[in-house]
Amino acid sequence: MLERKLSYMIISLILMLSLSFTAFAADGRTAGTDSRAYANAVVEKELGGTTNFNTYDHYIIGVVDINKIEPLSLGGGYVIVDMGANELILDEEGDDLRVYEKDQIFYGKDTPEAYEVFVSQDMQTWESLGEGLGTDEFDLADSKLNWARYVKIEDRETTTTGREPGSDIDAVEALHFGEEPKSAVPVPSTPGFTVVFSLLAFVGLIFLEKKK
Ligand SMILES: [Ca+2]
Ligand SMILES: [Ca+2]
Ligand SMILES: [Ca+2]
Repeated sequence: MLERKLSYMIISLILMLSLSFTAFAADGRTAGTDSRAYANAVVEKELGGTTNFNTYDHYIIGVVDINKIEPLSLGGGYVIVDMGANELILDEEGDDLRVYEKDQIFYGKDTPEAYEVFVSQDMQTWESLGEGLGTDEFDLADSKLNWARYVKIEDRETTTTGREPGSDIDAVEALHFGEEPKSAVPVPSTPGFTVVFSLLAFVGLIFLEKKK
């Protein structure tokens, strides 16, 4: 009896501890675990700071690892990432994009720093989604785009000194992602259909002719 009571106590203690850990690590928000939703590659970057320790592309690529925080420090510069050809950011209900910047609220360390986020479908035309401070969310509805593939993050800090100068971007996650949405205006598929139908009719005719 006592043994059973003891094991119940231990189990509830473990549960309580694990729950409080999750809440602390993510401040109510939780980082997604699907790697497809995150940035795939760095397309272009210009980082500031001669003593900048955080200059590796893979620091901003892939999922958030709260136990091993390795952000890309912009040092007053910028970075452009590719989310992936079929892993586009889609405009759905609410915020569609989250930029993870090493800050007190989400990571429990470091002061939040400011940056501006731009999105593009083709790397030619860019639309601003506004400024972020620390780990922040953005809505594609604030732009003219209903999907985007590239994300440009421009530092709004001007610090170039120290090991982690300027904004420290750990990851870029699409909260809604997928393939390019089908056009809202239905495109008639008659040309393709006509070609296939004519071909079938032609083959049928030859077949009939042969049979005669
Ligand atoms: Ca991706
Ligand atoms: Ca949205
Ligand atoms: Ca910093």
